[in-house]
Amino acid sequence: MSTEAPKSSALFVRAQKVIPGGVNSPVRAFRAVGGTPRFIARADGAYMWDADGQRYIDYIGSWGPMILGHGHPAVLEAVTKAARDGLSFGAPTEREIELAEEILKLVPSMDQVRLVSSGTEAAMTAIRLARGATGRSRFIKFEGCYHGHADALLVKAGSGLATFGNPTSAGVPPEVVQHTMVLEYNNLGQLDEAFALHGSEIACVMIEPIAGNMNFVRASVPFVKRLRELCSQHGALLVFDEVMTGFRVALGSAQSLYAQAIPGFAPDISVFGKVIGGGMPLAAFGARRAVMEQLAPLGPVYQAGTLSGNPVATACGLATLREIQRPGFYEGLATRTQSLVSGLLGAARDAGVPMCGDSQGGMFGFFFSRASGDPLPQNYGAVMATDKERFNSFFHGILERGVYLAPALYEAGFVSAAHSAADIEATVAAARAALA
Ligand code: KE4
Repeated sequence: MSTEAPKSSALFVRAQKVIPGGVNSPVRAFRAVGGTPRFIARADGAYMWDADGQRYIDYIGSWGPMILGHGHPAVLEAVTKAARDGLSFGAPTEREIELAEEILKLVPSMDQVRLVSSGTEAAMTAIRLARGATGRSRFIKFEGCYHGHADALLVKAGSGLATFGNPTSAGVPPEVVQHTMVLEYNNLGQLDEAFALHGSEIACVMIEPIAGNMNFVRASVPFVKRLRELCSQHGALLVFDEVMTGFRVALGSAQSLYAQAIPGFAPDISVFGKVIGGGMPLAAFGARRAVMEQLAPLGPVYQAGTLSGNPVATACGLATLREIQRPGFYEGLATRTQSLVSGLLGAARDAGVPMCGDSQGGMFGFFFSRASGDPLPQNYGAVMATDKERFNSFFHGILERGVYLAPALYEAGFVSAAHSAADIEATVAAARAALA
């Protein structure tokens, strides 16, 4: 047990002098849960050690990328060799072809893919590509889904359907988000109404198929089925943002799960990140050839990047994608993750604390319900109505016991192939103690 983190505290003070909020990405600052962010010194397998030498079982995994666990030997070997051959050329390489081929083999809805350096870049370009390919400006996103920090995507639901989103960030002029419509996740009525009103003007609909930015909320099969039908009817492109779910919830990503439930289902554009970079800056987007050929240098939709397809990042991603294809990889990961969630739910039940949870592959989420028996939240409003205070005290209670969960109620959790049954048992034991 350790409630103090003196070295992290000192580092946090020093960091805040030179970096806004002391972090390079806001969620890391622990502002949602309070307390001192742990400055991590190193990681290995399922564990991270902070600057004070405290070990944590890691359920963030860099917010998804570390599906193999930290320091996988095959990944380290590939990255080390690639680094020796050259960090960056700004010229095409064979490994970019190999990675593109590997991704396309695993995601049959795409004929071509373009590699970029972050999920934001990939999602932003997917919107531009959809707009360029359709000649339309409007697009739909859903409240509670996060697609990176491009201006047009930093939008919260407007007051009513007909109105458009309002910026969630300063520095985003209203006219930049005037074409962005924000609907309620899983709300079939709103979807039908939006297409009835604006169908011919909608370039695309962008959705997280399992919304990991609302902790863990599944798009219902009827909702996705209707979404596909409406997009096809009105000539809008369906964009699956699989930055978090891609190769995390299944080898074929979330879209393969919906294709099992909805015969012939496929999105038009898919966005990937996190796992495909294996922890290094790499993301991607792809679609059928006719759409992708709208992109520069072939077509009129511009997009570029100095480090796109970076040779070290592609080595890391390729090594990762090869490892996850090993027989039984996802069965093992899903079993481990399910045992974690059922262990947490059992601990909560024994403590008389209302909790619900869900998982798919190596991604999980749980909520402190207001009352036992409450259903899993189906949209942002329901997620934000769960017990945040309880989440925050649980987060610290289990952190002090060496378990590092996502420091925010609205974030998902991730299990890696390196997490052992013993790690899961230790996590559940820490949860029991924290809940008590
Ligand atoms: P990045 O630009 O952070 O690589 O990706 C943006 C993005 C796009 N789409 C989805 C579905 C995402 O989850 C993300 C990024 N996810 C957050 C975690 N909720 C990254 C963590 C952070 O912001 O520091």
